[in-house]
Amino acid sequence: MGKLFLGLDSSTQSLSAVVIDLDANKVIYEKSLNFDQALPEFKTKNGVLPNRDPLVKHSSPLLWAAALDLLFAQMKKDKVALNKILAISGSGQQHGSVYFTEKAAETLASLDPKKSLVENLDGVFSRKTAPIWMDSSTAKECAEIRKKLGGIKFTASRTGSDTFERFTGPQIRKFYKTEPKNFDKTAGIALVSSFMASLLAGKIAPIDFGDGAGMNLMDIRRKNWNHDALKATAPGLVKKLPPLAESGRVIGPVSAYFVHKYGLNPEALATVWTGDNPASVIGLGLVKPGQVAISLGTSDTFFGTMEKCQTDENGEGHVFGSPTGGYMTLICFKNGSLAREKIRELYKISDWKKFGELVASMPPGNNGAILLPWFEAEIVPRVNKPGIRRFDLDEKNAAANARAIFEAQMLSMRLHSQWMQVAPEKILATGGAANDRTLLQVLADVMNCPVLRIEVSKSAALGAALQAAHGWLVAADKNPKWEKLVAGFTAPVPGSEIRPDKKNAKLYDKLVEKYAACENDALDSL
Ligand code: XUL
Repeated sequence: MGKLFLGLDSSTQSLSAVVIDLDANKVIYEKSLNFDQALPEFKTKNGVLPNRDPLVKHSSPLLWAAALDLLFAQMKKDKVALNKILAISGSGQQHGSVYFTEKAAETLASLDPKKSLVENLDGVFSRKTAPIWMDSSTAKECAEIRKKLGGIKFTASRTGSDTFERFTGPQIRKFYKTEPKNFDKTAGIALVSSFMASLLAGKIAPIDFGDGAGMNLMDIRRKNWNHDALKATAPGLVKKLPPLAESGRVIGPVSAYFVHKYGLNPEALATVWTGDNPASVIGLGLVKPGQVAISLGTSDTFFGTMEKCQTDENGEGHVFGSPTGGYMTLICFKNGSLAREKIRELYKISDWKKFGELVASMPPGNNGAILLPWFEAEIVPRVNKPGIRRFDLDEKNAAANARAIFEAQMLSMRLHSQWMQVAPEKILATGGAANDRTLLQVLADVMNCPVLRIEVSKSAALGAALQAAHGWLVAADKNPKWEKLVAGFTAPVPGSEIRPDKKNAKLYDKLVEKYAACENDALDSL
């Protein structure tokens, strides 16, 4: 058995574990625990507590703690060699926040293994529930903070993103405004990631530069707390926030609680956690600047890595710190596979194979036809009034409309990732639509870049395990190289590379201009 590392991912609906054997380049254990099923007493639905207000989405920190106990008990039962694990890291759903009373530090330092974590944590929260990333009840607070910081462009250039309802700063401001007494009782604020790390380390853990960038509170360039942003959010915040640190950094040995209860090695190291998206960047193997992954799922997500910090002055994309030290960007297009499905429904296209065949039956560039794919309100660009729009496109032509929706989505990705000023050298594609070579060829031609398919399950937990390995190697003065670390775990599917066709790429250079003009036209009329 080689060197073992544990990665945990505390996501919206589940807590997952991945154990890697670093010397064998192998994942040796994977497990997921679904919150609703495993812990029904918390009464969550898809990991969220019921609330009368549809904009309010909270979960329970105690649920996450209970899940940690359950998952360790399960690993022990499954005979995972817990005593051989050298370091643990993790990732959490981004933006969610946990509010501690003064008692927290002392309680964390003396967790009693005869009790459960839930019993131990009695009295440590100044707010019973935790707002999570699905919450969109803070539009007012977003506007207030944005205004104090000087508008969209300045907010984005200072904190990495414009203010967003789900971001932690606006959520903290709402708590301060609506529950001032409980805000006063709050001695510390954690993110989901730093809360979970705190349990494992038995002390208040730092917030990392990846997840910290999802708060509208961190100076994205200096990677410290931005005092203007803190002031615009709530009074006295600087005393309530933990220090910032790079993810994977060793906090100390794991809490004796886990040693006595589950048989972890007393020398196993607890490290700083990060957000699930930064961890996924590692789990997908994006460790060099200029590497890009595109996930063609329910929504289409563009992940990129950058060495220098570039922010989006339109405030559509996010910049987070990357666990490898530079920066990463996340751009989320809501009208992804659901919009492709809508076209299938509209034109009665029986399955995805047929959809791909119809796309292939039309020439690249679709004879200049453009479709704006906003079946649903869109995040990028911001479109609150949904509705698709056609330009030089015959509504009756099923093949032209199938090609148009996918070309539109890829053109939009190209257009709205230009602010990064990074020309990708290769793109890794995941998700359902990545199984179709015709669609991947469109992607390669529009981006003028080779595309490779990658298949990884639990990319965040895998990224967290690799981050634990990296942190342990750094602490042991072994000077680890990220590229070498991820290589054995994140290889693209052999033979999946698709190279761009130079002639088509030129054609799309022109078409993206037309797409941008159509988009401006439509946005002006909204
Ligand atoms: C990112 C975001 C989500 C959550 C999901 O900004 O809100 O991707 O991180 O867990």
